[in-house]
Amino acid sequence: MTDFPERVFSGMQATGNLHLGNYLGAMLNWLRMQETHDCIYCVVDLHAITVWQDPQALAGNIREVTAAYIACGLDPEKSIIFNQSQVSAHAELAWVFNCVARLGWLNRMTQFKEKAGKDRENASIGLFVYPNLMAADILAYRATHVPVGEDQKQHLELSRDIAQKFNNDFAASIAAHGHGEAFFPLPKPMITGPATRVMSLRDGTRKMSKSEPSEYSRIDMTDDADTIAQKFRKARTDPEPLPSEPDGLKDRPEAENLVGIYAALAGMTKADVLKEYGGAQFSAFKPALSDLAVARLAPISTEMTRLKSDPAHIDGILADGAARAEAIAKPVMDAVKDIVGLLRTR
Ligand code: AQP
Repeated sequence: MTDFPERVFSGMQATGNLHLGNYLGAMLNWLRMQETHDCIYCVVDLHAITVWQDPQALAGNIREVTAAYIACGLDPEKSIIFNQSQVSAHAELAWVFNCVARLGWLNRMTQFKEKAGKDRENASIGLFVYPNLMAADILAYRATHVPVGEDQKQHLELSRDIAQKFNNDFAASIAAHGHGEAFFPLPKPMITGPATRVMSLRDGTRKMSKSEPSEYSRIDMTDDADTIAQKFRKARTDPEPLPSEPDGLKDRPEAENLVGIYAALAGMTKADVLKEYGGAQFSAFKPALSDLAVARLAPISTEMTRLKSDPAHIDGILADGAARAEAIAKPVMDAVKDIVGLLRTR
């Protein structure tokens, strides 16, 4: 089997402010991987427009998410940071993948069903083929590792299926063009840590999400100390004290969620948290959780505000990142065209 050098790719949508789920489920792993791998972190603005975005707000949201990346600790010197629409290979490869992926595969995607809801006929085609664009994002860089939250697992599996089908369908052409047995790696999802699926603070069975109407369902990265404390105070819980072992969290989704959030913020396991807080009431645990969240998020929020006051600096980072990303993706896209048989005369 062809050996691919390890490379990390991941992205977040440019749909506004990030929340604690994005931070704990994805960003903490991005930061860890930045220390050991070549990483490409994208602000996925083409994904954002699969649902309506106000054109007057979109550019600001792209800068906002970029500022959040950097304020969280992504280093534009170490990692490539850019917005997706500035590198045309994403859209070009997505079209090729639209012709590789099968309708039946996309029909099984649960995120489309959730997001389209009852009004499926009125959903954009972009929303339906969103996973093909995600496969293109990753494979335009022949990335091998993709740190994401649990909710993206099914899309990652589809990316692997697309890569595999491309490698199979075009095997002879791939070999004839000197690329060996496989052109694309099968990217591995990296879904690790105690908070891979952060749940709504109002309902422990629903994912914490930007599109949830109630602001009390999520902690935004820019919430101030009072707001964070108030949201945790109002978070739904059950009347029992915390158990001393993780097994005791079974069938207690809200308790499990808060313990997972604490563990991820503190860099501990859930078992360690319960060693400390087993037997405690939520009235004691929630203030400790709020204090920890404020201590972790306040410096990020302050840094975001500072960065956002200088949009030209953010644009410079995105321009530099886009040029570095393009330098990797363009030759991959040229090779894909050769493999597929599309004529290149320049
Ligand atoms: N609740 C979550 N728990 C853990 N990880 C999460 N992620 C999102 N929500 C949670 C991870 O964050 C990364 C970026 O997500 P995205 O920007 O692509 O947006 P999303 O997954 O669509 O996030 P939302 O908040 O749920 O947005 P809406 O409401 O618009 O759908 C991904 O790695 C994701 O797994």
